[in-house]
Amino acid sequence: DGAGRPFRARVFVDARSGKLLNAYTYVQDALNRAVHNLNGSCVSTSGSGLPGPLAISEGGTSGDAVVNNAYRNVGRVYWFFRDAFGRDSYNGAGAKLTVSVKATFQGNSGCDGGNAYWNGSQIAMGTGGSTFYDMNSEPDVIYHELGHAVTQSTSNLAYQRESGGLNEATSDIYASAVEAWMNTVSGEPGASTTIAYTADANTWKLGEGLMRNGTAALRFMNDPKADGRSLDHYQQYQQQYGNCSPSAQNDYCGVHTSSGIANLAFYLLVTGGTHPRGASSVNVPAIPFARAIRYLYEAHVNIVQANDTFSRVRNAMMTRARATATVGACDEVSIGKAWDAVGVSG
Ligand code: ASN
Ligand code: ZN
Repeated sequence: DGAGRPFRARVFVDARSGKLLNAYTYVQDALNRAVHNLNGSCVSTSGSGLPGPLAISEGGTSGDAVVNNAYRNVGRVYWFFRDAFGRDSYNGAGAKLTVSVKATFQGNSGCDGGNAYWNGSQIAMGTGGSTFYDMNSEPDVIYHELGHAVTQSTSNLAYQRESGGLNEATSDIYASAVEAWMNTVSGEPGASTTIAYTADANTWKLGEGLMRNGTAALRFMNDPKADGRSLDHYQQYQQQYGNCSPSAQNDYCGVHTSSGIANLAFYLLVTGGTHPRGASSVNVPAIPFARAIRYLYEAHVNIVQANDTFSRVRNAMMTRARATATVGACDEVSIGKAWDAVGVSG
């Protein structure tokens, strides 16, 4: 190889089709980021205007703290999936990571910066508008958005109804994992950073540094109803969205509220205990964060399909636990109880 890069045989098998993707490939495992600065300019709903002017590419620095934070936070997520699961970028094949910061987004009443999204090929981070501080002021927003990219490349959960709520929850859960991992990392992570988790109260909050009105966070995995909107039991989903037709107006049948059901199940799995508002009396025996997040990740890589329900993800996580020697049976019981606690049966 003229470029002097290491050359190793590596076989990629698509987890779901079983097809051989590449027999040989250059192993780069290299982080490749680009941060663009929109400086408040407005992006259309179809995403035209992205990515905007390049601020830094890999290895660069900027005098702009928002640009630097985005670059740093994307790097953390890259190394999390690389070090925890051997996944090289969101697609498992070294895809470039592109973020546009200081975006505003075209809406019904003009352009507003109070959002952030993964659009299928890049992240856009808003200025925050009147509701939020700049979306980069809280790292778990980027953690969440890049989580959408991993979901797209694994289970590809459809963004509506139960699968959409699960898609949202999976991003919140990945964000909680990166955050709990970063509590154990000194400085910034890199190749071969040890994977360990220390969960604290902030771990289970999404957007705790984000709210201009002083609200503690945008979402609460430990008590989803604390945000005044989210659901924390499956019965509520059936009541509110049983007959729902997905549209942008109803958030595709409540993807950002039904996510609370799966968020709470994961929280109870890792911390143990009972439903925070007594919606059930099931007592969940905790399992370690490392095993809980691995079962979830492996379920998405190997089992979960685009239109799956809460119940199917429960079953998929239990299947992954069963496949794990020595701890499998106990962990499987805990996973079942965590979902029982939020009203999702097998
Ligand atoms: N902030 C939202 C999210 O990532 C934007 C969206 O994609 N619906 O969940
Ligand atoms: Zn999301």
